[in-house]
Amino acid sequence: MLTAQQIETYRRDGYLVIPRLIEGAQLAELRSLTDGIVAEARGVTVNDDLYDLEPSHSAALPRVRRLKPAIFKRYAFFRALTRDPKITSILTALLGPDIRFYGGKLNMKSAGYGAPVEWHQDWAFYPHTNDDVLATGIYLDDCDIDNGPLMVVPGSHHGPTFDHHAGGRFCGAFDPQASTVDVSKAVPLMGPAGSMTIHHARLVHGSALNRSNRQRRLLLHEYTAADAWPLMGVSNFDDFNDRMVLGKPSVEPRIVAAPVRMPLPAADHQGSIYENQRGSGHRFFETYEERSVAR
Ligand SMILES: O=C(O)CCC(=O)C(=O)O
Repeated sequence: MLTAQQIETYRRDGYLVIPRLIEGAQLAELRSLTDGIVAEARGVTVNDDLYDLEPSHSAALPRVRRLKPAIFKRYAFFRALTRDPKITSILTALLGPDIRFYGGKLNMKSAGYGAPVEWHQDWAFYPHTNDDVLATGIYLDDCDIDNGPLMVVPGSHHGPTFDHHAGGRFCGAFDPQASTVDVSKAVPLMGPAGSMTIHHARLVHGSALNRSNRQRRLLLHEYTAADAWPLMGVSNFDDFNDRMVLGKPSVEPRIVAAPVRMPLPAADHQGSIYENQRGSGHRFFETYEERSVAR
């Protein structure tokens, strides 16, 4: 459960870190299952519904950038974790008693080359009828300033939704120089393995290349209040209701004014945020490829 002060901090700043939420055997299983799934990427040559591969991936040198939403369909452990009471009991204080899992992924950020994620707001990807929408992130590894922590700009969830388009298409990132947000004010969210971050869907965030010799894996879950309905529509009503993790669904969306931009026309490069952001003309964070050339 959260204290009144943590709830106030979340409302004001748009984020929280809960140290060591996942521990012991559960953390060990999360890590070993992930290691096993990544090892199987050796046989994979192109991105599919499970693997998002680094540009430098090869069969000889497997490099996975992200495990995509298929992990929740294929692995009971990952599915169960989305509704673990340790997580959902915290979320009720922020989203109310009726909560839906929207989606998720596991970003790998491998030692030495794990890709950056450009500044963005999740809200630009999935606007809803109200902004009781957030993401949690569970660190599988100890995370400090050197291995690419999630960086957030405190309070930016109270501001505008920035333009995540380039060349007339959605690109999953905005140009901080062309925006009113000061990303130099960003703070890193760090903690020992098993710690959980929480960030509001409208909060500006991103993360740099992993320059350390330690990996930084982050399991992201997106959750909404059950009466926040996606403005892009509900394509499968049974699946929508199956994704309830707490309380009851409703067919009465709650509508609250919040600045939205629709992620349309869709990105040139579909598949994941890393693919989407290939379409962005303005890179803020250095990439592994740029770094290798510079050396
Ligand atoms: O993995 C990270 O550091 C950031 C991830 C993120 O913001 C996203 O995938 O939407």
